[in-house]
Amino acid sequence: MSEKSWKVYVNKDAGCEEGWHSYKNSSYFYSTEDLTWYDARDSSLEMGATLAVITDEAEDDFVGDLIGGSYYTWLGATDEDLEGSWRWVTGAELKFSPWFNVLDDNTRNCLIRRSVFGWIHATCDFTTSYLCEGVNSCA
Ligand SMILES: [Ca+2]
Repeated sequence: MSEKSWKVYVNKDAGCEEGWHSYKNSSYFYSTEDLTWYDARDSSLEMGATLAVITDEAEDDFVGDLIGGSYYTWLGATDEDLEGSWRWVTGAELKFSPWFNVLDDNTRNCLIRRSVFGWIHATCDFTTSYLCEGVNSCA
């Protein structure tokens, strides 16, 4: 898949509903429902959004404040297509990626953001909370 703006994947009407939070040109929805990475990805799509794509430290800091003390949260990146080649759900490479562990192998193919100590490579069938990102059309 070629690299595109994630905005082509999302419904521009998503993000105004209760529970969504604006930051710059995006809106974010944090779900405490425990899902696998695949189900979290699909749930985000059903809401007209994607799993969150975090592109810099400022955005990661915003997300940290938003989700608070939740320990594990799915973000929208995987290396399932090619081991070690991490891509966002948009097809973009990870430019900002504060990995905590280096335990990346072919059983740990999905990205979890931890509330402390950085991101980890996780088994995609693990179930935990997740963060969606959509276009903010409400500001
Ligand atoms: Ca992997």
